[in-house]
Amino acid sequence: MRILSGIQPSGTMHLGNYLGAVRQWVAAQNPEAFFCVVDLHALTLEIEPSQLRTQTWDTLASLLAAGLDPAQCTLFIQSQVPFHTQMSWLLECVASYGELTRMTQFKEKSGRQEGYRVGLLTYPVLMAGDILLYSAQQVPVGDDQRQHLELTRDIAERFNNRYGEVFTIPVGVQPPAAARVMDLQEPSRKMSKSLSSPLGSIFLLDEPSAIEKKIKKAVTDTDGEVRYDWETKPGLSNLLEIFACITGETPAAVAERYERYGDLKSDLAAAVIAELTPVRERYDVLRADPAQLASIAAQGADKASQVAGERYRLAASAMGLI
Ligand code: ATP
Ligand code: LTN
Repeated sequence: MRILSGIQPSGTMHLGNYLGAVRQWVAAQNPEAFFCVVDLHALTLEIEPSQLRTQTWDTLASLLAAGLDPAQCTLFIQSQVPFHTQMSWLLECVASYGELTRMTQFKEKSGRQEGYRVGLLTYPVLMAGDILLYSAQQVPVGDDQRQHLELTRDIAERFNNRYGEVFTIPVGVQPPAAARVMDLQEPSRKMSKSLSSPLGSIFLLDEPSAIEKKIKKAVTDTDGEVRYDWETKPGLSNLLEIFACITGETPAAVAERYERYGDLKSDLAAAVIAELTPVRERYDVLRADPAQLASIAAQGADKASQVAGERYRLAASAMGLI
């Protein structure tokens, strides 16, 4: 199965990234799967160059620690495969300004700053290029990327209708639970790398004591009944989703097993710690060997370029470029 997905090196990976996306990638990896650290996307918001560089290696090491294996899939850094920026230009000449201004993420992020970058507007086109270059059939992502996936499909269909059948139309895939993990302190907002309250996000590399503290302090409600209900119990429902994703149950089935919030929180903390501890331990070993990370990235970029180059040339030629 041809698969592609990406993650921005915009900060430390959190439980939302892990459960909503990366854990699915690990389960789906195969020789036809491509996963990338999308460093070009991280330039859409202000970031210190040295920080971007460090976080790119941190993110690559986190993906390996989470279980991606370069012997089973292709793992690469987006900017090391220049076809991504080239394809993005071709697709900018297929996408319309109106459809980009309608993207929810654009509206949210552009509203937060004066003089936002053009890249913030065109970012979903770069993402469409990432996906279409590899003829991905499936794109495992969290719920927040659904709209960008729809746009990718629209762009691909428009291209195929106008210039001939070059692109595979991809499908977005979400996990059955935890497709949108919410901030533990503000359950109306998604857990995020770039914006979050100090106790609101659990990070992949958090120590067990920090995980325990954040889950114990997670905002719930005062009525005391353990029930899966996003309308009236968003904080508790978020915890149930996280739990269900880890154990492979449904959130409602997890809720049935508990009568008290305290018991649920203690068991959830233990489950999250058990899930993340091996990842954190592997990360420390991997991050300590920069030469190995660079070599994995170089091999990945090489493999990715071969596939991406072929699709880029077909698209360019279909549009009339010589
Ligand atoms: P930023 O806050 O910088 O926008 P992010 O936390 O949204 O970053 P991305 O790198 O943009 O993370 O996303 C990587 C993957 O993680 C995507 O597939 C995205 O859908 C998924 N993801 C991000 N946040 C969550 C979340 N809270 N719950 C579930 N999945 C998520
Ligand atoms: N836009 C995504 C990251 C991303 C991506 C992709 C995801 C960039 N390119 C290709 C899937 C496929 C985000 O912000 N989460």
